[in-house]
Amino acid sequence: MIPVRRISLPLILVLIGALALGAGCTDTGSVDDYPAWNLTLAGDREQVLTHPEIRALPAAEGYGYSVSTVGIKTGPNRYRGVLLADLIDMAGGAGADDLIYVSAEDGYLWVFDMNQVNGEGFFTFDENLREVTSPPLRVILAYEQDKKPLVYENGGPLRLVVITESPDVITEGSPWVKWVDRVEVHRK
Ligand SMILES: Nc1nc2c(c(=O)[nH]1)N[C@H]1C(S)=C(S)[C@@H](COP(=O)(O)O)O[C@H]1N2
Ligand SMILES: [Mo]
Repeated sequence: MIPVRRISLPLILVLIGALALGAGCTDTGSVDDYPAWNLTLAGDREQVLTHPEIRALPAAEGYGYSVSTVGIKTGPNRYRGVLLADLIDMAGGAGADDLIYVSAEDGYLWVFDMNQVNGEGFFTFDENLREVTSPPLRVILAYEQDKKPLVYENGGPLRLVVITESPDVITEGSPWVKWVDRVEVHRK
């Protein structure tokens, strides 16, 4: 017989503490830095991806530097995320003439054609805001900025970002949809 009453309260508290610590140590600690957020992909199939599921997809990285309508430049920053093209494939794909609606919590919507999804047809500028010939661009749904989770003030947890390989290429801010919660394929 185990003398139950002999197990002291302090010992029980220590055991509970150890269990709690043990449970907390099973992940690397980074997961808790990301807020809960879901993305709806709507196309031939409709599915909801959680934030961890999005981070588990193949990642793309590059520099993002934007200019707002009133000429305020933001960047350059390093962004990491998922290619918009990959998300469209997951939604069942899109034809060359289909349009992609990327929308957000606040009702903001930006429509991309498939050229833009593939990084073509954007205006690009140098740091003096003179237009330059577009280098290769990629469009990602970013969840990380400068190696940290993209915060809400900067459009996180998920923001559409146009990236390049060089830090001095500026793109227009209007397609950089903040707080993205839906990507939809519109058949022509
Ligand atoms: N969800 C959402 N995203 C948005 C907007 C918005 O109003 N809502 N404004 C867009 C416009 S017009 C610009 S210029 C940039 C501004 O980005 P900033 O707020 O990080 O400066 O965000 C873009 N993304
Ligand atoms: Mo803007």
